[in-house]
Amino acid sequence: MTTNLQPAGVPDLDRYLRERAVIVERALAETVATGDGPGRLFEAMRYSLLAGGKRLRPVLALAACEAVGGSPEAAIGFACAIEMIHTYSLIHDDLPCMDDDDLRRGRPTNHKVYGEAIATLAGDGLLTDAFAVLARSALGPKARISSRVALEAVAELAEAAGSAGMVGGQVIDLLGEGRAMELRELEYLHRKKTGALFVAAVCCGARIGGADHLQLEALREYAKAFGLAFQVVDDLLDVEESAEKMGKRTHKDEARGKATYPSLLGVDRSWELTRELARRAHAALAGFDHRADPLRMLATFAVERKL
Ligand code: GRG
Repeated sequence: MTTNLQPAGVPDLDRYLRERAVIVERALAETVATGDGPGRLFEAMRYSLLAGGKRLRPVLALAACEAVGGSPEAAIGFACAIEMIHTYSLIHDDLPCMDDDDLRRGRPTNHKVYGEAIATLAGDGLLTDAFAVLARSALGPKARISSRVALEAVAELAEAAGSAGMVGGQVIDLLGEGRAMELRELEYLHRKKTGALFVAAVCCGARIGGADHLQLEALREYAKAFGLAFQVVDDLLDVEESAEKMGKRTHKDEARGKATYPSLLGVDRSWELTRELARRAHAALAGFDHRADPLRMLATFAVERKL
C-alpha cells in the first residue's frame, strides 16, 4: 500500500476532510483491487466502497493516532478496515429484508445494480476481508506495533461490529419498529448501532498510535459523545433535508414508525443536545495538545454537518 501521509497541519476543516478523504480513498482503491476471486464480486465490493462517502471513521482513526503522537501511516490499514466494515453495513442495511433502500451515497444501492445475492456477498466479502487487511497491515513494515496492540485492535473492532455492537444495535432497531421507545432505550440502541464503530475508530487508531491507558479512556469519552452527536444529527437531517441533497432516502424514520431524537425530544431540544454532546467531546480532549486539533474540529463538524 503506498501512502503519503504528512502530519495534519489542520488548515481548515473542509480542506482537512477533503485531503484526508483522498488519502483514504487511494488506500481503499489499492486495498480492494481485483483479487484472487470472481471479478463480479470485486466489482460489487468496489462499487459501494469507492462511491464517495465522508470517510469519517477512517479519518477519525488517523486523527486519533496522530493525537497521541503516532504516525498516521501506521493506522492506514486499520482505517481501510473500518471503512470496509462501515460499507458492508450500509450494503446490508439497504437490502429489501432490512431498510429496502434504492439510493445510497448518491447512487443506486448495491442490490439494485448487482442483485440481492451478490450484494449480500459483497457485504460479506468486505466484512471478512477487513480483518485480513487489518492483520496484514499490522504485520507490515510501516505498522511498528506490537502483536498485543494489533490483537487488541482486532478484538475491539470485531466487538464493535458484532453482536454486542453494530449488529446487535441493528437488531434492537428492527425489533423496535412501530413501537414506542423511551429516550434511554433509544440512546442504548444508537450507542451500539452507530456509536460502537466510532468508538472503535478512535480507540483503535489511538492504540496503534501508542496511547496509554489514560489517553485511551479520555478518547473513549470523546468518541462516545461524538458518536451520539453524529446520530442525533442524522435523525435531524432525516427530518430536515431532501434525498437529493443527502444522496439517500430521507423522511424514512417516521414512515417506518421509528423512534428518533426529534420525535422524542422535538427538533430544538435535539439540536441543543447535539451542542451539549459536542461540548462533552471537546472537554474529553482537555488533556491533549495541538495534535488533537483535528479531533476537536471533527467534533464540531459532527454537529454542524449538513450531509
Ligand atoms: C446491517 C449489520 C448491519 C448494520 C447496519 C450502521 C447501520 C447498521 C446501518 C446504516 C444505516 C443508518 C442510516 C445508520 C445511521 C447513521 C449512519 C451510520 C449513517 C451513515 O453513515 P455516514 O453518514 O455515511 O458516515 P457515509 O456515506 O458518509 O459513509
